[in-house]
Amino acid sequence: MKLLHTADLHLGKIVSGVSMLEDQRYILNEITKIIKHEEVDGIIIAGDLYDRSVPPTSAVSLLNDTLFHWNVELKLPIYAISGNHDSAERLNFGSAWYKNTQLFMAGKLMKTIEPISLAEAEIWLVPYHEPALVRELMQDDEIRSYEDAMQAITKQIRSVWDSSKAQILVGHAFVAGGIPSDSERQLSVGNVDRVSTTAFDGFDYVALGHLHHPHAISHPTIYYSGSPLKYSFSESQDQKSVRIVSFSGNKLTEVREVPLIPQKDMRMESGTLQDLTTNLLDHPEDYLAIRLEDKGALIDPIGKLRPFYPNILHLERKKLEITTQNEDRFEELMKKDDIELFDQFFEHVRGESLTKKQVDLMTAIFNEVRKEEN
Ligand SMILES: [Mn+2]
Repeated sequence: MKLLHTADLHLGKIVSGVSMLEDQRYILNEITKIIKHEEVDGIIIAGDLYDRSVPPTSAVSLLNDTLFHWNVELKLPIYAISGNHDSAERLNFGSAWYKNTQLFMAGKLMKTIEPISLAEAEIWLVPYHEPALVRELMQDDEIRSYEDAMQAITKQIRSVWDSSKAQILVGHAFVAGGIPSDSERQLSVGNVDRVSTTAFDGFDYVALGHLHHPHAISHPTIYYSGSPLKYSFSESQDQKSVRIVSFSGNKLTEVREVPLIPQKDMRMESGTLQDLTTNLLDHPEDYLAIRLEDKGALIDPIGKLRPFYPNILHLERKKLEITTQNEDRFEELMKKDDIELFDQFFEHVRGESLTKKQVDLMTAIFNEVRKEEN
């Protein structure tokens, strides 16, 4: 048996005001190619199908078309759960009858989890849950933390599982020691959202969502697939991928990464304005965070870069390094009055000094401002 493991699709995600929907459509199509090429027997989506609990209709229709293609046209079972970004109730809609086509969509955590029973494996869908919900479901006041909650759930599973079969858990959690990125929403303040790896003892494969780095943890049986796209610049070094998980009978035999190549990459670049606009970077259509290395003042740098790089998402200036030379200059600057300082700035920007008339005008303005301040 061969399964494809993905998670954290975040359909409808907007990064720095830019919708990622077309990139998401493209990458889902790439995943479809992998599904066909690898001839997988099923698809795991470990939560965060959408980016928000009330996703835009364009995201709903993209998920609808994708699931229809995978499940109905390609006739593949889908094992999906809700993540912390999804609405458990909304994702749960239809789950009872979707099962008829082997679309297993667990939106809400139930009191007792029923396994999806295959010939040589059992798959347990554990949707994202807060400790309070598990405390209530299990009527156990001892359940206080995410750790307690997951331990209680997996303990219950172990008490009923068929140990002659491969045991697969699909979950959405922050495993202790995992490396976060900037695009996950914190589950709680501090480190109380962590679940230790021992909660998953005994499972042959744990397919997780939540952390977006594909190597957020290193463990022989617990894996994050990572998000299929980079959703923050903290992920710019990631090679995004899906995992192909193979079993021979009830034994896990291979966990392999298949890289995903996006339509537009997300990366960080640096250089001077002059450099960047004369020696064009490769793939100028990519989503870029640009760090300008110019020292002096710049007029409308973003306006000058946009014609070459239409998808700049972030622009920053190199921080001035404090040197003794700068400190001397700072002392010198402190001695100057407002007009002298403004004149220096004006000259820097315009390349010419203030005229007598402009000096008089600025003096009047400074006086007025000072009057108002007093
Ligand atoms: Mn996520």
